[in-house]
Amino acid sequence: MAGSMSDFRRMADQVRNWGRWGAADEIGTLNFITAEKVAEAAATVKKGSVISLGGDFGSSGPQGAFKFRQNPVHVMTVDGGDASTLVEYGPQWLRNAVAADMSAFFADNPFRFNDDIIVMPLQAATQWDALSHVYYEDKLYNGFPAGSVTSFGAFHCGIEKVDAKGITSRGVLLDVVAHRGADVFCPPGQPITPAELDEVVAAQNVEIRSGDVVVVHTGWWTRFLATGDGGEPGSGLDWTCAAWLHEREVAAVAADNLMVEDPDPAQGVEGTFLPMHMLCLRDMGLMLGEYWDLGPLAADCAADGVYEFQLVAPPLKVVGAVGAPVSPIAIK
Ligand code: UVW
Repeated sequence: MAGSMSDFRRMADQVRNWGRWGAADEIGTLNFITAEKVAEAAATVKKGSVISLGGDFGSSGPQGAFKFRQNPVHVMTVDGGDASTLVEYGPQWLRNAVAADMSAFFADNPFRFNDDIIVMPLQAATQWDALSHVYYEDKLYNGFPAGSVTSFGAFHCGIEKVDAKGITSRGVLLDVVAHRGADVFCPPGQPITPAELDEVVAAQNVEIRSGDVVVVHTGWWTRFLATGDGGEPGSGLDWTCAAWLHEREVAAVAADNLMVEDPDPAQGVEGTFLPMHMLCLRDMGLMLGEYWDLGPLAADCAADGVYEFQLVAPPLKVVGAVGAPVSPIAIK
């Protein structure tokens, strides 16, 4: 729903959780994940199936359309075969050097190893946004100064701060693709409204409870796997869904698209970009998961009619990072 800046400010005041868990809190709505909640999540496991929700990190990832992010560059730094080649075919000076410098690893024994290195934006593929990812009016979540994110990293609300929460909880899939009867994915121009989320919840006969992680299937990632077009827009949550998530005490929300929210500025808040990011990350302290691969989970849920699961999704603990890769799994 297109809104004005005053609509936005009204909703920001409504959903803001600053101080709710103390002035020093840096994990926001993850506080809804209690020990009881973790046990409740584990009790959803019935058939022992493990479903990956993580996309590939590789050169064929979704980046490239937007110039500020690239796909991962992955190169080998040690290839076990190098040892044999050097020892067998290298010029004498090189063989001597190998023998002198690296013999314990390469030259004098039959055991070999491989090593590699990766260079990539932390937001390149399946990831969590940390609470320090966005801000407005010089404030991060809980009123921390935006200037506390420096070239040394985020001194407040970095991704490593969520470590104690896993992140693990009860996950609930909301399958908007199935609900709309869409062909593979929900095209742009029709953001997912709070009323539609209610309809999906009712159609699936599932409950949203305090501390849940809500996972929204729009079909974007499945479409991307088929077309390779990472720049294609798709539907996402309307920015007003922030209030829906707030009322239900949701711990985090993830989707299979670029931004969770609908990217169309005409559907957002006039003259702005990423309004739901601002409400969720900055005002509520609610993390967003993006580029999750939800096709296999949606198929499994459609087959057994069970839309709840144990979600295990710990981000890579990069100190001071404003987001991090994750390979989430759903256990049913
Ligand atoms: C931006 O697009 C800036 O962020 P995100 O990756 O969270 O969608």
